[in-house]
Amino acid sequence: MITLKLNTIPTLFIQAFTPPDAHTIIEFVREANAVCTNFSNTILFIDTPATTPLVECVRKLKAEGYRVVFRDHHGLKGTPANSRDKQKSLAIAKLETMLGNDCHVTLRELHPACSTLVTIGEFKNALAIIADPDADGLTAAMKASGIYYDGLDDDAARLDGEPALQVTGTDISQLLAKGIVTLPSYDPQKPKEREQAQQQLFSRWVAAVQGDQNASALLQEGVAAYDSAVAIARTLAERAREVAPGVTLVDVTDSAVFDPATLLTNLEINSQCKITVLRKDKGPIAAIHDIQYSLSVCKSYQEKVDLRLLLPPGAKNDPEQGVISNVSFLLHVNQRVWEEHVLPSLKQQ
Ligand SMILES: [Mn+2]
Repeated sequence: MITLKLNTIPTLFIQAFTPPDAHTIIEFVREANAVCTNFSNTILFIDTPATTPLVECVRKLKAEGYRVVFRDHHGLKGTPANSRDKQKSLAIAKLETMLGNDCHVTLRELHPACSTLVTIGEFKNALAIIADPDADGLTAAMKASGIYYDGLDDDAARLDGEPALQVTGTDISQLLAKGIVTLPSYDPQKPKEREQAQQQLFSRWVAAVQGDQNASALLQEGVAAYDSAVAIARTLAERAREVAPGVTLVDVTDSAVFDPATLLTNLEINSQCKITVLRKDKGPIAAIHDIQYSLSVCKSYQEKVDLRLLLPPGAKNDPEQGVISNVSFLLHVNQRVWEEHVLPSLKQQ
């Protein structure tokens, strides 16, 4: 759980995907209310995509007498195509009915960053803020609470964009973006490690934005770590080899922390490369099977290549069975599925 005080407002960074997440939010609000010294009862939700547990959470908060304001840019265009989108669209409709004008769900193309959905200090008297645990949620919550600098909205849009764009903002924004890249990846052996590092990064960055020199100096150390992660990514890219026509593999097992965006950009420079494969010892499949192969289709081929077709018919999307396949352009498999199915299919193409 990542929490901060933004201009004294208790702020919780969380995604409400499950009923326990919703419970955490309600408890957080009740606690904020217990220590609150004014008559504020407004809760701002910002950059938190609508889900069924979130709707339930908002319903309970309303029933307890809180005013809930909901602002988000994860709205949908047109008729929902799959069951996940149908659920989301239903959740948005329920929030709109429940909250009326206090609900504003728009599209990312209209508001690339959620900070443009609030004015500076608009929620400086709120009881609590609930935000997405990423740079977009953080910057939007800061602006809502009154912590702002010129260029924050542009920075926020970059921070919420493609990985290569994220590190291209102002100097202060780069301190955050580069710190995020070098956060430790999630390790099931040490489940709290990444969250604690992220909490520290967020709190140092908020302090740096407000002029804390000590915090800036500490964040500069993160920039040095990022620079070395970029250099390691370039070295790894030189080790790439073609394992099938248009398929480039890099073994990153036992490698020090590298910047994935730099590695993929360097591999994709080769116009012959359609699919990149990283052989890794970290990730959800590696956690069970020691090794995982992570395939991704290069940008310019994403309309043409469907990685799901490399799997045997009836293959289950199940890490235990060595397969994670949610979208057409990303696929993660274990060593056995790679050797028996994926690599042979790639060679046949
Ligand atoms: Mn966002």
